[in-house]
This record gives sequence, C-alpha cells and structure tokens, in this order.
Amino acid sequence: MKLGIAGLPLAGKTTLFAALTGARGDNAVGSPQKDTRIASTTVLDERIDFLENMYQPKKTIYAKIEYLLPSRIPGASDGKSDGEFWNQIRTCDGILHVVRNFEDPGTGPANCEVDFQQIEDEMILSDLGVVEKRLERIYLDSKRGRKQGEIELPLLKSCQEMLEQGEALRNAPEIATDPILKGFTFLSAKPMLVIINNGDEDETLPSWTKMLENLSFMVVRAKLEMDLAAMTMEEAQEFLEAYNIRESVLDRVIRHSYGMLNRISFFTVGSDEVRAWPITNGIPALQAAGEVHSDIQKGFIRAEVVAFDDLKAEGSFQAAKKAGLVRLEGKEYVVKDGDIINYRFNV
Ligand SMILES: Nc1nc2c(ncn2[C@@H]2O[C@H](COP(=O)(O)OP(=O)(O)OP(=O)(O)O)[C@@H](O)[C@H]2O)c(=O)[nH]1
Ligand SMILES: [Mg+2]
Repeated sequence: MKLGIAGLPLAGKTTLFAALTGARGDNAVGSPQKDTRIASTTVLDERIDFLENMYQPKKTIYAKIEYLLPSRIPGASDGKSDGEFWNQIRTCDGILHVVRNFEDPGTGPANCEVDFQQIEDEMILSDLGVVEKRLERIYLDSKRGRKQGEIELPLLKSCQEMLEQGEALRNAPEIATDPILKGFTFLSAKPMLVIINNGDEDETLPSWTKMLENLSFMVVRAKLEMDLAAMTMEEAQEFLEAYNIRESVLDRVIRHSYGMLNRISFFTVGSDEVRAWPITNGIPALQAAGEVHSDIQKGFIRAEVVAFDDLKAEGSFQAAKKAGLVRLEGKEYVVKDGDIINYRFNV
C-alpha cells in the first residue's frame, strides 16, 4: 500500500513525513527539502506477534505501508513542477492531504477550507486535462476511421461533466472505481485522508461549512509528533501525558488508511514464515491466493481457513481442527479480516 503526501506549501508535509517515518520507518531516502522521499513503515499487529510466538518461524513479515513525499519547490507554481508533483501522487493507492491549521508568522492565520479547496481544485484540473487529452485522441482517431475507446467514451464524458463542475470523481464511487478507468490514475478518484495539522495545544477539528462526503478526516499535531518520534521511550512517556497523546500519529494514520482503502489482513503461518497479507475487503479466496503466489492461484484446490480468534482460543491448529473450527473453503469464499489460510494447490 503506497500513500502519497500532498498539500499546499508550508502545510506541514515534510514534518508529517518525519513524524510518520521517524520512529518505525526504514530506508527514508532523499534530502529533506529538494528530493522526492520514500519510506516504508511496519504495520504492527498483535495477531502477528501471537502467531510468531505460536509457530516460532524463521521469518516474521508484517504488512508495510510506503509513504511518498514528492518534491515540490516552495512557491513555484509554474505548471511544470506542479505537473511532476501530481504525476508522482498518481502512482499512489491513496492520498494523505495535509492541511495547515496552525498559525505561522510567514503565512498568517490558517484557513483550512480555502486551503483544502485549492488542492482539491488542482487535482480536479489535472484530471480534467487527462480526460480532455484522451477525448481528443478518440475524436481524432474516429475522424481517421479508427474505432477506439468506445467503451470508455461514455465514462470519460461523465468524468468530464463532473470535473467541469468542480466535483471530485470520488463522489461518484461507481465511476471512481471502474476498472476501465483505472489506467488513467485519476487523482480526484483516489481515496483521500484529510490530515488537519494543528498547533501543539489544539486537538480539535476545525469547523467546516461545506459538507464533504467520501473523505476521511483526522487531526494531527505534526510538529509535536515529529519531536516525539525522535525521543527515547522514557522521554516520550512524559511528553505523551503532558499532551494527552494516546496513540502515535503513525498508528492512527495506519488505522485510518486501512479504513479509507477498505483493507483487511489475512495470515499465512508455518515454521518457515508467519506473514500478514493486506488485501481489499470483499475479495474471494482465489484472488487472495494470487497475492501470495501466482502458482497458488493457478493450482488452487481449496483454502483451509481458521479465524484468528478461534485459533487463539483453542491454543493450536490441531485443537482448532478437532473442535471443527478449521473449514475447507472454495474459490468463491470471501476472505475475512484475521483469517489464517493454508492454501492447498497443485502446480
Ligand atoms: N506550530 C506548528 N508548526 C508546524 C507544524 N507542522 C509544521 N510546522 C512548521 O511549519 C513550517 C512548514 O512545515 P513543513 O513540514 O516544512 O511544510 P511542507 O508542507 O513540507 O512545506 P513545503 O515543503 O515548503 O511545501 C515549518 O517551519 C514547521 O516547523 C505544526 O503542527 N505546528
Ligand atoms: Mg516540505
């Protein structure tokens, strides 16, 4: 899962990136101000810890989330650098949109809604550019007698209509998720978590006049959280109490992101490896098998499934089996969060 960090200059993107990747992040590359930076973080999961203890595997693999912070030259609003910024965000599964809600001497009082809308409009405009380019291509092709894009044409027209009215494509979920449009990687169709970046003393969400649907919101105090991410456990303890922080910003972003992207995890276990597999909620066992290995998907016979809670309650796979809690499921079985799956397949 890859998440792109977007937002206006000075919103706190770099600060949030540091807060997210300082504590559990590895391999953050790129210099802080100039370059695009990528880091991945581990998705901690107590269920994996439990399974590791039970199976004592050679390897334990947690899910990972990648964060992408594209470079954006502050104040540079020429189309070229913005285009590059958004092209990088296009490669992501979801967007973390950082909105400034702290007062800064350089920028004056915060105005979240106006700032939010500015970025929203940039995305809409960028998508509209993509749609118009493609429509023109189809039009030119048809003039030359080449039939192309007949299936996408009506969809693209719907997109154009929405975007021209300043509406994000995510507001029409059936369009936003249509597989035919996937290749266009529309920005305004991507799931978005709006991250309101508050000053240190403020924990509340700002009021918002316009109703916004299909968005998730959360409040962070990025600077505070960045400082926290760099502290030792002991130092952090005092800090956490003083500022009433119950869960790290990283864990909160992960939780919200899983919700926003409709992700769940299933597990594979064994003496070699205990591993978490993040998948989209609602996919069948056959498709989930493809995440593990394409051979397993091709040679799928059955999925042997036990719910994590059942395994934990029974204490061992054998005991769960004896209790009739291990099921043999077919290709169509819809994988649930916390399923432990042993695929039977032949190649
Ligand atoms: N008080 C306060 N200041 C913050 C917070 N987050 C960021 N800042 C400050 O705001 C300034 C801008 O933060 P950055 O993280 O560099 O913002 P950015 O979005 O990366 O900005 P550009 O890279 O220039 O687009 C810095 O001086 C930060 O220290 C916050 O939560 N509270
Ligand atoms: Mg920055």
